[in-house]
Amino acid sequence: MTKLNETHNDRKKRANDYVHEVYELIKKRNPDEKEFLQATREIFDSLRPVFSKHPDYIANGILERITEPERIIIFRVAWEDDQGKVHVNRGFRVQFNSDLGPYKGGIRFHPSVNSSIMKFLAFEQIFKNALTGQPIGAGKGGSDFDPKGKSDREIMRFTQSFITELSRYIGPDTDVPAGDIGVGKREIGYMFGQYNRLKGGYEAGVFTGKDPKHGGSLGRKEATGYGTVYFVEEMLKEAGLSFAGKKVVVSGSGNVSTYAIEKAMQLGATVLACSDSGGYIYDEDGIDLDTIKRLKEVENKRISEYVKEHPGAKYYDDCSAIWSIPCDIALPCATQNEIDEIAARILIANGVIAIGEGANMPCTLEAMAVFHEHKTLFGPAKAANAGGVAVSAMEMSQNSMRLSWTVEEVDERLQTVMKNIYTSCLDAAEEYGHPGNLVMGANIAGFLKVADAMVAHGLS
Ligand code: NDP
Ligand code: 2IT
Repeated sequence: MTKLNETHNDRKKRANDYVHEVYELIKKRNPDEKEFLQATREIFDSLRPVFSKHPDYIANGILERITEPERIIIFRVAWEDDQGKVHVNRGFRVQFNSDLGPYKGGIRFHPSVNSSIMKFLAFEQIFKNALTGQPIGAGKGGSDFDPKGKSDREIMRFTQSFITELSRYIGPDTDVPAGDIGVGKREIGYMFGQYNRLKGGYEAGVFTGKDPKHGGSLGRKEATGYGTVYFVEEMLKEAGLSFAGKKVVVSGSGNVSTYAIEKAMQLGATVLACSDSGGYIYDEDGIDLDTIKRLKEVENKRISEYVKEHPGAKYYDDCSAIWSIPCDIALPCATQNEIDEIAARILIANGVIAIGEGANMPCTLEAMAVFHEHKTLFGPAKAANAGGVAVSAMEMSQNSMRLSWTVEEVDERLQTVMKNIYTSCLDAAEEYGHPGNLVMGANIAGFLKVADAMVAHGLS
């Protein structure tokens, strides 16, 4: 509660003390979770002006509550490979916050998956999902299972085992998973099939990112990459610029990267490079997207194969060196912490004007500070890559209504959502005294929506 005669400075100090105390508590409670601590640090740094203006959030303990997941499910996933050998992986689902709707967020299959990575992703999802303006809470799941080199049958057996356990905790009104790294429409198809088999029914809205032939939304596959480019387009527009004629570098060559490349090209940019975890390709005349799509979506091959078909292009076997290529716009679309301070300084020295985070938390805090210092246009992940989950929420709506929107209709709605997110970020940044700072704007605008719902719903 606001105390009588409290000055502006008193409030500011109280807000700073509160943020500091809660961060210390979180560090103590989660000492080894470096990605989770990084994600919370970024949010905390943005929220000081909010607690200064709204001491009621302090009284309601919003920061302590919003940083502790409602529930984490950790489970064993046993499965058999094609030789009959038994393997055991660990499965996770972090159900972080349900104040705005059912838990919503992707599932990641990657050997690096652990509790810290799951928690940071689910935590970021809270603010991202709130920014979309749709009625979705936040969650994330996954496994340390490595899909690389596995046969289709092995993927199916693993996925069925994974969802057999998880099925008791999810549902169209409870928790709605989708894809993320290593999980696309094939894996979602296996999960959906197994879930329906276990439930003895057909619950279309329990997963999103389904194949459009089997209940998925048209435009979901493209949504994250397109949405990221739409967001960056808004930033460029505000600065009197556009994608036309710009040189773009995109990391990764998976779902988000492919469709970020496609949209950037459609808007007149030249995409010089993309990568996978093995290395990157550089094609000075602009990469050929049809080759990338065939290699990655159809043949499941490494990006190094590209140069066999395009002798003018070069392959380098260090994926992190992709940021040394001079470009106007950098779109990190692979994974967390792929741009560190050194990479950021190289990008700046080479004249980069805009960064759009297609991946989740691809820039370290130090890299973000470098971009901030140089006033680089910066589209933070929670806002810039929210198009994927926004179209997931549209898939939930279509499934509930038992109808399908056209791809044009979905794309139009996606563009509106991305523009609205951009405007809310700008407005929040302005209102809280940091005009133009989209990192603060995204964190504050997302936070306010959830915090108000948490106050309204009472203590939990
Ligand atoms: P995919 O699995 O389709 O593609 C991931 C790409 O990133 C691959 O090229 C992969 O290379 C590369 N990659 C993955 N891990 C690493 C690593 N540790 N080091 C270097 N390269 C790596 O995943 P998505 O495109 O779906 O996801 C990419 C990012 O976007 C993630 O951060 C995800 O959380 C985020 N995101 C995804 C959304 C979606 O709708 N799918 C929505 C919003 C955000 P390789 O094949 O060699 O592993
Ligand atoms: O990080 C993300 O927003 C996703 N992986 C997509 C989540 C979703 O539910 O579509």
